[in-house]
Amino acid sequence: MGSVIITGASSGIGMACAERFARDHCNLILNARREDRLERLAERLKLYGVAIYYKKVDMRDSDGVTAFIRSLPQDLMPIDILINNAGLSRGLGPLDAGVLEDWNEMIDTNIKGVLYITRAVIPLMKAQGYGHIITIGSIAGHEPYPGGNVYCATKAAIKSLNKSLRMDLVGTNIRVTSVDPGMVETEFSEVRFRDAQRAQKVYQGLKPLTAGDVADAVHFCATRPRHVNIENLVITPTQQVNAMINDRDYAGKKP
Ligand code: NDP
Ligand code: 8X3
Repeated sequence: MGSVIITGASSGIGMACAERFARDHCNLILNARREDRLERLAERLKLYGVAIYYKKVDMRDSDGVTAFIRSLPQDLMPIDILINNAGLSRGLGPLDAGVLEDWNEMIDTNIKGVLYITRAVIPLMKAQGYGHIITIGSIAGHEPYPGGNVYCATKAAIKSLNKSLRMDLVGTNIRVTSVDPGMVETEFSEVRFRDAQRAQKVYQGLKPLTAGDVADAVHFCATRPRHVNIENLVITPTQQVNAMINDRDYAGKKP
């Protein structure tokens, strides 16, 4: 394997993907805003004997994202995989109570950030003659839920973009996959609610996915033979059917 770019590697699914691919002896190219965390992660993963390049990048900054890709050392080429993982939700409530700043953060990170880096990486993959772009979507992109409005819309946009991208890249030998999880216990809910106690309650009373479960799914998609493209992989806890139906909240209400 060559190098794997992972956006948002300072926490959760991105960090677990970094560990999963380091175990496979892939070189890593990581970003996030919290550089101190990337530094600690790189220190830890060096034990696998892989090269690790990391940089503080805000995925909302198009120039910063382009500069990040331009800055990649030649010895980290080729880029086998881009994992578009950086993303977040802010708030949960009716649209008319929405906070513009939160909307912009979600739209600019979850949609535009993915666009910026994907645009920058595609020419490298085209020149190599192969590559794999894996984006972390969500079940929220398949079916919206009450109060999820803007977050769900960003993930629905990503779902559509992946389909377009697959068509745009026909004939290039570049694979396009989305891995769409349900409930994963990470910092996601803490970021969404800005409230650690409320965040904990999201995961109480059922067994959510771990970030490692999702990293395993991403790794599975990435390690199929090159003639195999998994378009979409949906992964939820056994106790969760979709965003609105799970064992904890629904079992007693079945008709
Ligand atoms: P975490 O909050 O644990 O991790 C989010 C990561 O994204 C962090 O590393 C964060 O780094 C990074 N990030 C956020 N904003 C930016 C930005 N502007 N620029 C660069 N990096 C950024 O959550 P998860 O691991 O759960 O989330 C990862 C992805 O998985 C997201 O796209 C999320 O929508 C998706 N997902 C999560 C689910 C869940 O239940 N947890 C379910 C379905 C999908 P930093 O703050 O340091 O910049
Ligand atoms: C995160 C999962 O159901 O909270 O995308 O939106 S959900």
